[in-house]
Amino acid sequence: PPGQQLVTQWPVLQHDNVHKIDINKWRIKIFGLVKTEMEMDFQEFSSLPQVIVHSDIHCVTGWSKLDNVWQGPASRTIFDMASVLPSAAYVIIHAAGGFTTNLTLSDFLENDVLFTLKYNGETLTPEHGYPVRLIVPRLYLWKSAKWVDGIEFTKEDKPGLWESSGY
Ligand SMILES: Nc1nc2c(c(=O)[nH]1)N[C@H]1C(S)=C(S)[C@@H](COP(=O)(O)O)O[C@H]1N2
Ligand SMILES: [Mo]
Repeated sequence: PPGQQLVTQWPVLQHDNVHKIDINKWRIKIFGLVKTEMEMDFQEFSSLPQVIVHSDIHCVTGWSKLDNVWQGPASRTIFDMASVLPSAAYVIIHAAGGFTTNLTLSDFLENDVLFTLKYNGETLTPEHGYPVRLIVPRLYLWKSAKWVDGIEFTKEDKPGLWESSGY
């Protein structure tokens, strides 16, 4: 996007603290307008088919970081497994500490969207969302929730934390 500055270090930004997730307690719930509600532990989630995606990321505060490599289950894989109902039009992503962010189902299903487990071949760090982070490269980074623990399919839009703070 115009006006961005390139960075080589990856800045760390979130509304509260860095969440340190206990991998043995972590669960992800897939719920809402789905035929098959699901809850998975990390072992199950990381056994899903994975994709590798190369993309650039952009924060609305002005930095961009190019040529990133992500690896994890694609948004489409989750959508298919849960058998999302035709009435669903939005996806609400839930994360540690009650953070949420909303996106349209069509943005969610773009083929570069994934729930990444890795960054440039390495396990994510806590600062960047370990164990699971959504990456939505086309919508700046504000939809790319760190520490994801829920995926909700809805008919109505529900603005999340930044969206209801005038961001
Ligand atoms: N859980 C959570 N995820 C979040 C946020 C947040 O506040 N909480 N902020 C978003 C915003 S606005 C940005 S720019 C990126 C920053 O990601 P980074 O710290 O990995 O650079 O995280 C996104 N994901
Ligand atoms: Mo941001």
